[in-house]
Amino acid sequence: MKDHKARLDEAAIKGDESTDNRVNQLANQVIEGSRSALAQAITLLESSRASDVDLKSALLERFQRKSGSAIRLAVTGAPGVGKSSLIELLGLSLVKRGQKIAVLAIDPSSSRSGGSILGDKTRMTHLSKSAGAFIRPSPTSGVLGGVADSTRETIMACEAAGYDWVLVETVGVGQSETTVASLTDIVLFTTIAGSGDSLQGIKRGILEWVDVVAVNKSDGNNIAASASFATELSAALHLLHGSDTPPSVLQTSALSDVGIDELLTSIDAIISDRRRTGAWDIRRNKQLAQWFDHAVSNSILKQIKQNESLSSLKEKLKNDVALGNVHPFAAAQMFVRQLLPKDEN
Ligand SMILES: Nc1nc2c(ncn2[C@@H]2O[C@H](COP(=O)(O)OP(=O)(O)OP(=O)(O)O)[C@@H](O)[C@H]2O)c(=O)[nH]1
Ligand SMILES: [Mg+2]
Repeated sequence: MKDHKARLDEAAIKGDESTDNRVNQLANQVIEGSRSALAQAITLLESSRASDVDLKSALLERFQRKSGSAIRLAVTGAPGVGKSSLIELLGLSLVKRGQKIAVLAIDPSSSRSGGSILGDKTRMTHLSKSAGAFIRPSPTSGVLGGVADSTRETIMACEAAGYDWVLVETVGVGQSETTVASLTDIVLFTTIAGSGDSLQGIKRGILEWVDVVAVNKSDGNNIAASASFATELSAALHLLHGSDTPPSVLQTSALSDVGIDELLTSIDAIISDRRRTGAWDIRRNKQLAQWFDHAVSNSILKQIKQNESLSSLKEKLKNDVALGNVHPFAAAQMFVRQLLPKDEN
């Protein structure tokens, strides 16, 4: 049997009509709840091949009408703090409530263990066997812990497939928190006491983005240290948020299943509070505007890359800038002028 990609390629060659049919068929299968169709659709959305652009747009257009109703929760934190283990327990609780959960694990431990898929699936053993859960490891776009370029689109696909929650696991390294916060409704920051992840070690930027904090591995000999770290973090968040209600700091143990219900209660409270005040929709609307900006910059950069004379001009200017022959700002202006229609120059 031909694989999906080969069939899509064939469709593209045969012309628009069969491409439309193929996209429609795949979109329908996703919407009807086929997990394998969802996996195929995500693979297509992750494709960076120029020939897939039209297929991707057509698919996204179909998904857009069906997306938006899920709760998008980011789970971020340093490598090894227990993000996947917490997601497993949170996910199982949500499944018990009768909800469908999609987990997107972005660059989990691939760079360290060389096997992200196996690594993360084994850490979500029970959840990955559950009929109500879909787990998908996603490659990063080369940046350690970075949020994959296609995450936004992948979230949409999961929503179109009827998932009620989309949990996005990312390794917290600086910029990825900002990006993941712009893709999700709620950010759960996971940390642990000791092992260098002290208050000084946590970047202030991260604390500005978090909505709820889990001080994980609060078990065994670690209970007292976790309690004092949680108090310290809570005080820091109080200071940072001034008169606003600061994010809750909870002690959890994914190993002994402690604090997970409280964590979920906290997340539920954030959801109902934001829905009541309208903050939920305001955040979503801002994100759509950011997505537009991002898509415009990305498409312009792609066009430049694909245009030989523009990309060689860009390289030449970059060299001149590096040699100190021209100021970066002036060089950028020179370059941008080439992009505008002649009468605009
Ligand atoms: N003692 C203890 N160990 C835990 C707890 N949660 C996770 N672990 C262990 O910590 C290790 C890392 O857990 P993961 O859930 O894979 O952590 P992660 O943050 O997803 O890791 P990466 O995806 O590699 O960044 C595993 O060996 C877990 O069994 C906990 O609450 N207590
Ligand atoms: Mg993990």
